[in-house]
Amino acid sequence: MTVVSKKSILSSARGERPWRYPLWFLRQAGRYLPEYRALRAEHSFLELCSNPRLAAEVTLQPLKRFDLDGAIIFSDILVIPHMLGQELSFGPGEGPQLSPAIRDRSALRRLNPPKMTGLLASTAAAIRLVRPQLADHQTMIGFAGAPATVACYMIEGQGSSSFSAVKELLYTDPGCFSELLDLIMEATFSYLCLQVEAGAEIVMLFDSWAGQFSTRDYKALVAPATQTLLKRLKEAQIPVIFYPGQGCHTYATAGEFGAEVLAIDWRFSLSSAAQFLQKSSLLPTLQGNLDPLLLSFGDESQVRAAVRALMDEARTLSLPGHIFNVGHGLTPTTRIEALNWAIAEIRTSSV
Ligand code: 1CP
Repeated sequence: MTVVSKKSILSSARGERPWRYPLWFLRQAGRYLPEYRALRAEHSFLELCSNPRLAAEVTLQPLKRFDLDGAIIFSDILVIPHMLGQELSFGPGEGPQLSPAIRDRSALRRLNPPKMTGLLASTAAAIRLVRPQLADHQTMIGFAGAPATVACYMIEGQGSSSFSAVKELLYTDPGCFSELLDLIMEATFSYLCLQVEAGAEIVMLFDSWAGQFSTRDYKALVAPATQTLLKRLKEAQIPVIFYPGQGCHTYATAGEFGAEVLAIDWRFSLSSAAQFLQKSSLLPTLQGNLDPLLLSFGDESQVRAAVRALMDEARTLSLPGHIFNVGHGLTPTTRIEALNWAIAEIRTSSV
């Protein structure tokens, strides 16, 4: 019990007062770190994910440099499609590629049944290596993609700006689209349970592309699988940080999903997100939401002022808790000194 209460991220997720301001960064391990780039020069991204010793090393890199309260396991949301049988590759300078793309029922039928092997087992093994190396105050964070976001990549075969293949399947065969989401949901639930068995103490669910759907389609065809997943995680007593993407309608319903923490994109202020949420439910703990590019291009006074303004804003909202973070992943142009300014500003502030 004493050990748990030292973990500011977990205290804040439970709506308890943490002993200090909880702080971590989305994509805190990644290309902005020279030590990550050095490992990446020797190994492909998939090698890093599939080798538990390397994945653990990358996970711990930012914790060696910065005073952070959480470690997110190094992996990717696309390990689920890989396990289901799609070939996954990350070409140089390109986004992820998955093949064959799942465009119809026959492709859906050819997918594997969910099995907790391969990259999923490697991620769990990496969590087992990281957890004992964390300090008492640091929380082990697992993660996965929400069903619709993972389905977007599976259907398109890559990232997209219009998601027209996704919309084509959604409108021509909504039953097939829903079956795919249910399959991903089942696999993701087992995978997150596996991460928790291995030592994850909270999990983050990324629904990065949820805002691409119309309000009506979102409610009828997208939200149910996410809602079922979150309900099952609650029954399994697994605390969740849910990132509902960037759409207003995803915020309007996200409060009802019962996640302990909602991660707010930087495009919304915490106050406007809170307004949406209060329409449907009590406010949960919020995470976020500094613009990550401020840490690439802002000077020290701009960074410190924005960090302070965010903490002040959170205070005025009487939230059950606020976990400091960026509103989306750190980019390769993030400057280490800017992270140090942000962290120094947060550490001079009481909760
Ligand atoms: O080194 C490299 O070239 C690989 C770049 C990279 C990294 C560092 C990818 C490819 N994935 C990751 C790790 C990753 N991905 C983490 C690690 C843990 C940490 O935060 O430190 C996490 C949480 C993710 C999650 C992820 N992957 C999301 C959800 C969050 C978000 O950004 O909205 C998504 C959409 C992905 C897909 C993906 N994987 C990689 C890239 C470049 C992308 C995005 C592609 C696109 O824009 O469509």
